[in-house]
Amino acid sequence: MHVHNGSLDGAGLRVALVAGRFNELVVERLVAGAADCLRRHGVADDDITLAWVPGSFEIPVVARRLAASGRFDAVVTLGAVVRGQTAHFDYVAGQAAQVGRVADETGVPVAFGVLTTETFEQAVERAGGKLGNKGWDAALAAIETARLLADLPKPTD
Ligand code: INI
Repeated sequence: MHVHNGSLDGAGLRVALVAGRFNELVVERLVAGAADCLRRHGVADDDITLAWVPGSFEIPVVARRLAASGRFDAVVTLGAVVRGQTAHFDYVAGQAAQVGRVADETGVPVAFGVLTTETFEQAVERAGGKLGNKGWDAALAAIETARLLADLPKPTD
């Protein structure tokens, strides 16, 4: 049996973060968590790029540009969508989740660190509060997946 596991060694990896500024108090904590995770796992500061977008709705188009550039081994998306009272939530959260397609189409791992919560407090809990930091978790998933892909056979064309 050939078992592959992505290592958590980030040395040499180039990683792009895409962050939605909406609910910035929360998202800046996700960004800090993601950057801390990347550095602690060996990613050089100079190999981390951060792009801010207005809100989570804009994350996929920028993630796609960065993933398709050939300059990054992984992309980490970070945002906070809070339900509030309107159907707006469903459209914004649904659009943000399109980053999964970006990964499929480019072959570059795109980690989903966009919080989708009922309340602002629930978002805070997941951004360095009592439920951890989902920015950190997404960054670790990006490293592991990038390493795994590097370890697997390349596509033939
Ligand atoms: N963007 C978010 O990232 N989170 C939200 O909770 C949110 N709400 O609630 O509206 C939000 N809206 C802005 C959206 O992402 C776009 O920036 C905007 O619609 C312009 O396209």
